Amino acid sequence: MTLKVGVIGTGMIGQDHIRRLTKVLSGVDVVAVNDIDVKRAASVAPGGAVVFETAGDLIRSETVEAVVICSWGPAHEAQLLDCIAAGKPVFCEKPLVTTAAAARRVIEAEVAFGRRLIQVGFMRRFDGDYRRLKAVIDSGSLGTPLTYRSVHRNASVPAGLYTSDMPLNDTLVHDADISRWLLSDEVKGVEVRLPRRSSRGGDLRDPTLVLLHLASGALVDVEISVNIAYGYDIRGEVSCENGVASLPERPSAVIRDQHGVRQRVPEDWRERFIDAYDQEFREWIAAAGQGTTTGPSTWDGYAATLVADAALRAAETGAFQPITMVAKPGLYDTAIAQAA
Ligand code: NAD
Ligand code: ISE
Repeated sequence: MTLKVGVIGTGMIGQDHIRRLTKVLSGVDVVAVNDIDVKRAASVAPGGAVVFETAGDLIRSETVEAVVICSWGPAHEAQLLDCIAAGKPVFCEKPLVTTAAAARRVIEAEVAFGRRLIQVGFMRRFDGDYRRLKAVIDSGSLGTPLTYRSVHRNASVPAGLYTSDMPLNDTLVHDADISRWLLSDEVKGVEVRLPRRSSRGGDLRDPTLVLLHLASGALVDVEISVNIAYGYDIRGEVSCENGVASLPERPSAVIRDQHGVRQRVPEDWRERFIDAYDQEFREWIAAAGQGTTTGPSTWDGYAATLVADAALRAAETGAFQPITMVAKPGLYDTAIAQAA
């Protein structure tokens, strides 16, 4: 059985996902594409794929069995609601949406539909290094986790397209989600500190330091730097009662020359998480073929959106911002406990 997929949003990650869906993975075919930039969609459409003028037409097309959303965050809500109305499984790049109210509307629609249709693109949960780190924490061999440090550095971000709210509502959402998942915990409040700005980021608040207060009392400190120049550097270290566990250095040749001893740092997220993106789609394709989804859920997207909202308020006010979640619908009961 080949899953017939339509891709909405054919920018950087849309093109990378089209590559993996057409050249890397099996059991899937890209039969349709859409972008508000129709010329761009047409220029990257794989052979035989139909270019749709609107996302809604693609979603409702009878030839499309499942949808991949790679448009900008603010466009996700309407596209997700159309997918639910059409009863089609959907992989939605993070962030799920960009406001808590929008996340609640998507939850209500999915719950009313009665079965999970949405997998959110929190690809770190599918990364081998993060999975091994979680296995150590879950084994209990190091005792209770007390703090987690999450370092999230981008070499650069697209000028003009990456706006001043995005370190918190586009980038931080990965750290919020992976912290909840690794520590099987929930974020109850957020503090933000804005140090001296990097001159490389123009008007952007960069870097940003975020402190996540978890329900258990554990604390997570996050460094978001989006113009750090030297590469894409993602780090994580958990301190527990009896020891510490960290993500490893990336496998890479060790070079010795006139500049010293060094290893390559990944250029961007495409390079660092290439295997994780492949794996998240393998699991999505398997579930979507059965008309449902597994993996990071709408509830997880909602939780990360609440953290982003609270962090934006904390950045404005300088004060601790509490987070209150609505009651979790039964549809999402296994969302944190399951493997991914
Ligand atoms: P991009 O700007 O390169 O591409 C986005 C594309 O979406 C553009 O071609 C734009 O024209 C199109 N678009 C915008 N609104 C649309 C709409 N309403 N309908 C159809 N097309 C629309 O951005 P990107 O870097 O590819 O990011 C896209 C999404 O993927 C964002 O949500 C981003 O946060 C996410 N992303 C995730 C990761 C990850 O590591 N998981 C990495 C990069 C981007
Ligand atoms: C981008 O959208 C991603 O999701 C990357 O993983 C993240 O590192 C980057 O900061 C975001 O802009």
